Amino acid sequence: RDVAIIGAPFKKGQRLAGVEQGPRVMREAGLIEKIRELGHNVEDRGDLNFEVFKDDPRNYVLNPKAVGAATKKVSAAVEQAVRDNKLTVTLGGDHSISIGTIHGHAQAEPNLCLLWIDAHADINTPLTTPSGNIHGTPLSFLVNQLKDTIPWTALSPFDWLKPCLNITDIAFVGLRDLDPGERYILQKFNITSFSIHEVDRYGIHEVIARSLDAVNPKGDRPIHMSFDIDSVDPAVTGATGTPVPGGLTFREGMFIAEHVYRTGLLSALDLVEVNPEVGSRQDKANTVMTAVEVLTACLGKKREGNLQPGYQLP
Ligand code: DIR
Ligand code: MN
Ligand code: MN
Ligand code: MN
Repeated sequence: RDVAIIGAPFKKGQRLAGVEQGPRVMREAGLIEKIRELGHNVEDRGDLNFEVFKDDPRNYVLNPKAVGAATKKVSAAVEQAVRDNKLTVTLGGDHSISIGTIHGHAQAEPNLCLLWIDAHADINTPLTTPSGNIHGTPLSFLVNQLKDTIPWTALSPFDWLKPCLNITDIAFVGLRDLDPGERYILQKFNITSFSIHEVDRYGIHEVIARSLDAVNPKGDRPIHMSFDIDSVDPAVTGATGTPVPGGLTFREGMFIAEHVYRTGLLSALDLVEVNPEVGSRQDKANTVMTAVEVLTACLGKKREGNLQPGYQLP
């Protein structure tokens, strides 16, 4: 397939510096070349530039102007890439960028469904968020059923955005740290979600198969997968801003990626929350390696090995 890579070096959806270096460290680990080696035609569209606001006071959430402007840009870039018929990969940056990636994807593919792989549900609303960090709220901006809970007038930097996702179009995998408002929303709308408890109970194949069956029963919808690296256990991916113990194993993360590739329906992919300034050098190396392995597995790299076209025994 044709693949487009978009760098979104954005950090204002949370408080820690470093996450804006995600696109750079993933590229430096050879991501683009590794995707090309799989036989894809890869167009690296470079990093987006984000506007800086000197005066951006908290208004329910932190940095509303910066996040509103950045996600608008991300949305336009992803929409264009999907319209150009690219499998669109966006490198974060913090998870607030997924307001833009999903919105943009949905403009070009209104029938998309969403796999949200994360320790967190990121569905706080501006009124339920305990932290004020927008990376814990992106889904609330996008979901039709939560439209009336968002103080849109106060949040004018998000004027450009139209909610574009039904809550039944989302499946969560890997959850293990939910805030009270998020727990309530998941329950109230009966959202498909497989916490780490269910991963332990059913196994990762059953969990990902049931997730896809819930959001895409006929297998006819384009898939958006938003992969927060903190879904994986911080013993492996410690270089991230909000690590939560007891996460997916490396193998479970890879299984999700390979399984989603096999559907043939992956249309856009986000890899977010890699922060090379958190943790040790080893944490950084392992985190970046895991991010690159997950991304390439989503695009067809197989742990059993890929047959090289035209290979002959010497
Ligand atoms: C928490 C943390 N639920 C919040 N969210 C994170 O700030 O709303 N999401 N870290 O990835
Ligand atoms: Mn997240
Ligand atoms: Mn998370
Ligand atoms: Mn299966």
